[in-house]
Amino acid sequence: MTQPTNISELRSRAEAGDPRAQYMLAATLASSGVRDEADRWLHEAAKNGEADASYTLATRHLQTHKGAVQALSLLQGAAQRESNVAKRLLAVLYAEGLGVEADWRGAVMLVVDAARKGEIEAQREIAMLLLLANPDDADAMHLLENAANRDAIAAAVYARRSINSGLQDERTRSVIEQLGAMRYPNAAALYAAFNAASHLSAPRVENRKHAPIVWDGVLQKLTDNSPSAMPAAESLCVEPEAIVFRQAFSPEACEYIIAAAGRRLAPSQTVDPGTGASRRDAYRTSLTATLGPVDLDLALVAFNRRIARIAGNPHCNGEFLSVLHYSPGQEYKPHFDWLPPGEDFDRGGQRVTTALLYLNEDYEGGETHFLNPDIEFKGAPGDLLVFQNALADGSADKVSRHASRPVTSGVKWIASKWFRGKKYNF
Ligand code: PD2
Ligand code: ZN
Repeated sequence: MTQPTNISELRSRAEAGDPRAQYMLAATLASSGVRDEADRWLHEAAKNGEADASYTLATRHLQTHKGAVQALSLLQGAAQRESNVAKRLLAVLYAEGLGVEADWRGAVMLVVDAARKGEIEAQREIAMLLLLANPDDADAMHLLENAANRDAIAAAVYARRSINSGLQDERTRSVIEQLGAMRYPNAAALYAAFNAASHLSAPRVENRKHAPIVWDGVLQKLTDNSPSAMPAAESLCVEPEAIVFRQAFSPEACEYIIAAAGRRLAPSQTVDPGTGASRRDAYRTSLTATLGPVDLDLALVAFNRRIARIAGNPHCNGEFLSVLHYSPGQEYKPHFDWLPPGEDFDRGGQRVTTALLYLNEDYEGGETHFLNPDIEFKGAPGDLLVFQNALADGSADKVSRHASRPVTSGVKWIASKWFRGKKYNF
């Protein structure tokens, strides 16, 4: 297909019924702010079978749980037309049970299909799922190494993996340099750890000869239902109840979460106690990336499910995972995690439990601080802290007031997940 060179040529092809031209015209109009006409062409393109248009509309429907059924049907159509991005998002809906009954096997089949057909993000999410099941999985390493050339998340996880196994080779150095060049927000930390790693352990000799991936074998490994091991619980405080689960997540999983959040960071919001509305506030100065359904992949769904399982809360009660980024001077001043009555509260009831997953360690300050009794906690990467904000009868626990102390140097990364008393309807 020849590329139309200007908007009038695009328009005449769109008017003649070319679905790709309709989609491209919609994109061009939207980027020039001509929203209504852009939307009309987008719907027309989707109606005429343009898979990218169906995908775009599906992402819009997924802004609320009420749009899940429509999103599902748009994505099913696009997946049948071999759109790999649609297959990956459809897989998330299957895995989450959005618009359809939850079906992990169906979800994995879709992503394996996309990966088999060369979709690099699908290969990377499968690599992470394989590593979750077996940290030494050879297929996972093969997939990650290939994907690291073209995918920032794969590159970051590959670099973290190499550093943590003491591998100080040229390939890892160049992967980290590429991450730096593309402004990956944790590149400097990876580079520092890479330079320090050589003093810690002898370089590993890597076997670069891999057998080709047997996709049916991968599918079987990922649909084997044996649950992952539970970390041991360590009490931090009885009232409020706070429990630490050490090394609940691997360094690779932590890096995956940082990398998935990286491009989505925006100033954090707080809930106005009077109105319940979200707003920016000086008492919470960090950046946040909130990973909603359209930002997820199966690896992130698996992390969310693991957090829920360890925290002892139903997965469907969980709000979206938020990844917080605190630079020096940034903090979350003393607060409660409960919600005031209002629209947000009505989406699933009170925030009864908070789970905090510590993602890195190269910073000073930034302790999570409980005020009464006075306890400061700083987790190592992969540690999960779970605390209760509500008493057994569901009422707010007045001693659960807590804060994130100001970071004094470096950058703190942490993932936060709030659980409601009931199913959360976004
Ligand atoms: O980043 C933290 O340590 C922190 C402390 C207190 C996060 C939250 N609260 C939160 O996300 O609610
Ligand atoms: Zn909090």
